Amino acid sequence: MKMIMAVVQDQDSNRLSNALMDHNFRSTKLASTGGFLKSGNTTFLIGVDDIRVEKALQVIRDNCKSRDQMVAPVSPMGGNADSYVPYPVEVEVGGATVFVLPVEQFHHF
Ligand code: 2BA
Repeated sequence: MKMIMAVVQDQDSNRLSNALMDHNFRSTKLASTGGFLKSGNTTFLIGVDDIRVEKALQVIRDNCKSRDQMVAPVSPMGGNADSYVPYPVEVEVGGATVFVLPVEQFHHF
């Protein structure tokens, strides 16, 4: 068994949740915050049998898309002004950041 942890954009989370359900995957959604943009995203925990990992990845791929997002400048507030960028910059936020972890034990009481 594997645990898939997928960080996705909030805009895709309902669609992904429904698609996972349609394909008989069980999942848990956690509200999370990206360390860089400091804005909300959604982390899915999906426990799957090894033979279904590829299918789950395909469902994630099909339902999450990358988008460009503007990052507002933040004052260095006494920090290193050398790295301060005084204008908004655009970053491409990926459709999904996915980790596949081995599961040592699974219990469902
Ligand atoms: P954030 O940390 O808010 O990052 C949003 C986007 O900002 C990233 O998209 C990337 O394009 C950019 N970015 C992040 N750190 C950067 C940096 N130091 N310099 C320049 N640009 C940077 P993604 O890479 O697609 O990541 C989307 C979200 O996935 C992240 O939100 C974070 O919540 C999560 N994530 C990404 N990599 C991770 C990792 N190695 N471990 C845990 N979570 C991760």
